[in-house]
Amino acid sequence: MQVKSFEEYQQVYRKSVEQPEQFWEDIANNFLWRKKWDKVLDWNFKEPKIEWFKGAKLNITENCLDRHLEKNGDTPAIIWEPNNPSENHRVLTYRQLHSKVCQFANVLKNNGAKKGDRICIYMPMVPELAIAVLACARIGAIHSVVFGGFSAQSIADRIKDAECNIVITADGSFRGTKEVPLKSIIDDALVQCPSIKRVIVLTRSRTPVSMIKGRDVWWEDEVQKVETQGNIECPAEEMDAEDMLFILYTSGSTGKPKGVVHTCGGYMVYTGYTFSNAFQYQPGEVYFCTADIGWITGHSYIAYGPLSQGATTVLFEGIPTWPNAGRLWDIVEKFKVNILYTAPTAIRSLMSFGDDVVKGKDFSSLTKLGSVGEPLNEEAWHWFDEKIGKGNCPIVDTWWQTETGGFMISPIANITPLKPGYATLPLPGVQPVLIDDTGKEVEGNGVNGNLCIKFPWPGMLRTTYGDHERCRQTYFATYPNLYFTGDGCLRDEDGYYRITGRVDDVLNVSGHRIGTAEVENAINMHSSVVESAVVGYPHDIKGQGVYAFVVCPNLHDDPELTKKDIMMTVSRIIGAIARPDKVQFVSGLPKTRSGKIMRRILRKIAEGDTSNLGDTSTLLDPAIVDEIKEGAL
Ligand code: 6R9
Repeated sequence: MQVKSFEEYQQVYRKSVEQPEQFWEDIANNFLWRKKWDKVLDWNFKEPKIEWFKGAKLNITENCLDRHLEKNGDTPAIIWEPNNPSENHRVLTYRQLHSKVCQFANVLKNNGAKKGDRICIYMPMVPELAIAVLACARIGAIHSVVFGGFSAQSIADRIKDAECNIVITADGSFRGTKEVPLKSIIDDALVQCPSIKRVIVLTRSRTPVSMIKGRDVWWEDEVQKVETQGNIECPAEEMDAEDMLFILYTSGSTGKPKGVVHTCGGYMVYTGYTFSNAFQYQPGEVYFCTADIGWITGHSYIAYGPLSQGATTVLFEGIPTWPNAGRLWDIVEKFKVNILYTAPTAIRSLMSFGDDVVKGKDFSSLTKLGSVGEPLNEEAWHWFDEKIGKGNCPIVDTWWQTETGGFMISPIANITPLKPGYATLPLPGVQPVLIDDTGKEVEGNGVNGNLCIKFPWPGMLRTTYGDHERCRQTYFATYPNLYFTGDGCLRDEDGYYRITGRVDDVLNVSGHRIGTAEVENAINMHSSVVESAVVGYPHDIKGQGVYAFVVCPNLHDDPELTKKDIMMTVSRIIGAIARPDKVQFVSGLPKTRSGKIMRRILRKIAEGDTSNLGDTSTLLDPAIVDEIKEGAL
């Protein structure tokens, strides 16, 4: 599946556009199917309806586990590094992982789980998280992983939306010096969730937790039962290529997060292919992705993609800055990591500690580097290249989204000529187009536009859970017959793509997607708040920070305290990742006569660029702009 030269890339790319079905059929033949497809592709972007490999039967875990057993059963599948470096690391070979997945799949069955059930997973970054995910897939249950940083309210919203019947969690998780009481957060969430019949609790931090009879069971006890029953094997459930594999919630420009749906066949082919090709993965290489399995990057490129390719994938429980800012480099050294895939925000944060933390570390195992989540600015690109890659490692800057399932625009390691700040060129099978604000395609090079994709690829989302119309509205209605990404993009003179950031009301804070409307809803829940507007502003480390303009007319105590209350309210409602960095009290918001908030003006003020605010004459009360400018933080 790997191209071996730039000329070959160009040839393969051409074929993938001229004969996409033939191209993807050849790729799909590299995977294990119980039955092959009747038809490679059936699609329209109107409804939308996207069906890949229709009629084919498979189970993704047979590709990720069983098919490696004979030749590579003893190859490490997962290397786990705990939060605390003095705790022992763990290695699970493919054979061990296979047996643990089968075992836990039987636990799920014993607890009433069936094909098609939705199961919520809220866990620390431990091997059991990957085991839980794969065990769901093994029995055909649909997992909905919720990132460990989300609040009880966010979990409840997600459980209710997907009508989950089981939760898998742990007593608590370790993140640097912090301990997060996961089970207790789940207990708060479940007050609102009568659909949950069972909670399976892994022991990790052994913090005291409440265990409710008839509902809550310990992971270890349940595994013990399965062992006593001698219930070791678990044949994989046969799935249709278009059966749902998982739901993953993500933020958009409207209030409520959407449950992005991925299906078994196309997602397997797409993540396996892109992982293998873009990173040019070679057997035996140790691959380390620093993301959390709670995000799409972890789903596709810690779990499914690498495992379907028989790779060794490192799972890290902690954070890059604890016990000190050299932690990632210690892990690279400890496991002789060859491929390191991380995020711009992590790179910028580690850069800020100065060169001391990279001095004396052994980076000699590294051959390839990768980046994801937000634009990799040139300064960070060069630091990554020089200080970590020693000028010898290609930087694979992968542009993609929760909705795309896998890499879309990305260099192929050691094959695509690089340009700092550029995601470079589309991978085979990906057909990007740039569209101007009137909906016309912008052709040629040296142009800017809204990034759209004009032909389906196997890893794309199929729907948003429980609300297909919302999927159509969000992604397929802005420009007819195109998938709209929400990103702005430059195509330079050489045809290279540079992502310029979101063009909708979505912020990217430390690589996490946060909808401004979602944060506003949370702020407005504070009892003194009348209304609010949230925008992003440039932040040295996070990429973007959250700036909230808040109308709060009856401040009866210390305004600084009220700001903190507002921040706490957002942490409670969404999670600490969405907490505003800055809160400015204002007496009103700049609105047009029709009542629309002029975000463009607020964005400029938040950026500290008030020299030219553009036309403010259409505002209901232009004087408000001066007041806001004056009080800017
Ligand atoms: C995989 C992931 C998607 C949004 C996307 C874009 C931004 C991701 C990027 C990038 C520039 C890159 N983004 N990768 N921007 N260069 N290499 O991050 O998914 O959490 O859904 O975010 O992130 O704005 O639209 P997700």
